[in-house]
Amino acid sequence: MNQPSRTPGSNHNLYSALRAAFPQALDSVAVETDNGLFYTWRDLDRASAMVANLLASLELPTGSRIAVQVEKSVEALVLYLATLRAGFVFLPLNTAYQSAEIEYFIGNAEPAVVVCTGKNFGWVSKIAFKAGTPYVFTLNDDRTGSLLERAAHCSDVHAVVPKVADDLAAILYTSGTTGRSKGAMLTHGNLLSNAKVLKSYWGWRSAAQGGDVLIHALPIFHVHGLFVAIHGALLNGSKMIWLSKFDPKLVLQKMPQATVFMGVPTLYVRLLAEPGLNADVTRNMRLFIAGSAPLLIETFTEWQTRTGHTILERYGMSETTMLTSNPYDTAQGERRGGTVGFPLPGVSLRVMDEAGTPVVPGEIGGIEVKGPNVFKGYWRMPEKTAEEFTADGYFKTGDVGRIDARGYVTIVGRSKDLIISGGYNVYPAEIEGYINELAGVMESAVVGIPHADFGEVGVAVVIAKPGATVVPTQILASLKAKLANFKIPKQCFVVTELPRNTMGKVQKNLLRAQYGGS
Ligand code: MLC
Ligand code: AMP
Repeated sequence: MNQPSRTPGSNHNLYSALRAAFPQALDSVAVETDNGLFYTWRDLDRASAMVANLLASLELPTGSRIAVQVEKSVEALVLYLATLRAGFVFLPLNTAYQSAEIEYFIGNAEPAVVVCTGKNFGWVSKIAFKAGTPYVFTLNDDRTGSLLERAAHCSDVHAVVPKVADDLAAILYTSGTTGRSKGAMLTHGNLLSNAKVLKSYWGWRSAAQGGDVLIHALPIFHVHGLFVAIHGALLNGSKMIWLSKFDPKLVLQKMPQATVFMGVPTLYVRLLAEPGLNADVTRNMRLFIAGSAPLLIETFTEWQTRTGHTILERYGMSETTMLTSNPYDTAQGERRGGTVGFPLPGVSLRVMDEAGTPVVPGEIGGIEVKGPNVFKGYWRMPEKTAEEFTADGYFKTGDVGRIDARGYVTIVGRSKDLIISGGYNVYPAEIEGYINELAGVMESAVVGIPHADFGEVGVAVVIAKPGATVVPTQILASLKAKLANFKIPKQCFVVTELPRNTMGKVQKNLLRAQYGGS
């Protein structure tokens, strides 16, 4: 909804800014992988030029979406960079999504190109061709697949396609509390402004100051791993230690060579379970950043005790990238566990009551935000977009929180019915929809309960139709066949009635207390 400035003739392509930050020594290592490969900055530039030339050769319409569901690899990163520099719109998809989910995303986004793994080509290409996608390529995590085969014939010289700040760079699907997922449209201006702010706010060190090395252990289909981590390292010309999957032992093994780590709280919980986590192994680390889900105060303090480092917690969303952060610079204040810190420079954040009036400091209300990082709207959903913005241009996050007298923001809950499990969002309405369609089911309610590893997990409470018998294990097995694995409730209970208020609405708070013990 915000309108970044348009300067005629100037190029706001995010790739140009990232490329300009590459170190002069283009043959130094940009990415080191967990299977012993080393990619130089020149490799990233040339490989992304080749893939960009391949995309350009397809003569796609301006604004074409490139939908990508592949395992994490440096080539997948190259495809992202190539999409940016060729001026198309990157649409990353969680590798856990199954056919019904992929069918929806492809049908809704109408991508011109779909890239999937060779293993999934059969079913993904069928969906894509049926939806009218002209090109389906494969890309595997061992540097094979038709995308690279075709790109190998393309030139490694490519002129970055000029973009204005308001042009789309990516669409990230985020599930809706009711109905289907919405595609959050992020522009080159949104992403670059946020990356620049974080570079300065988190004190990324220049080469002259000793530089930084990031351990990249997150998936690359969400804001955290794709934008915050990758842009952070590239915009600083910093090397990444690239782990295809989070493995706490491997992270600890690499830690002495690194200075920055980013993770969802589950990653910190799992690292704390490693006896090898101590002050010695973290001795060269400058910064540990956590976000995407609430970080428990126990995790925050245990991390301090074990390593001597204070985790910096920040808060963001697919629609906005990063919004707030605890301070890096101690002169601005301490990093306060349980809070998500201050609104980032350029971000206006306010807490509103239900009547749409700002609450007094310390009071709880709905968090609303505005800034150059806030997305352009939901893909082909103007009404939904209008609903989520206030008349004066603030985006309603659906998070509930407060700001204290010193300006620290604390998130206390969510007005949206959402479970965040291990950093992934699970919308109860979506799961309930699938359960209610199963034979013998009359009604269901899915709620989030506390979980030591994932922070929160889903539990399904189901009522059978009169005379029908439903078996919890069968319900879970049926869901597993249709939905991404992280969305499957960890437990299922069959009951005879659901608690309701006088309006007839299911009282999910009572279910959470009953099944989660809170
Ligand atoms: C895996 N499983 C999960 C799960 N991840 N269950 C619930 N929640 C999760 N997040 C289940 C699988 O279904 C499977 O069950 C079993 O665990 C093993 O699967 P796996 O894939 O081997 O799991 P693992 O590799 O251990 O993955 C856990 C994880 C992963 C924590 C490493 O979930 C992860 O990378 N999370 C990070 C998500 C992230 O990047 N979020 C950022 C969003 S951006 P079964 O029964 O099938 O065997 C955002 C904005 C912001 O929110 O502010 O950053
Ligand atoms: P997503 O749609 O995947 O981008 O998830 C965004 C949501 O994650 C936000 O609206 C918050 O509810 C939640 N979130 C992100 N960071 C934090 C944090 N540090 N603490 C609590 N919740 C967070």
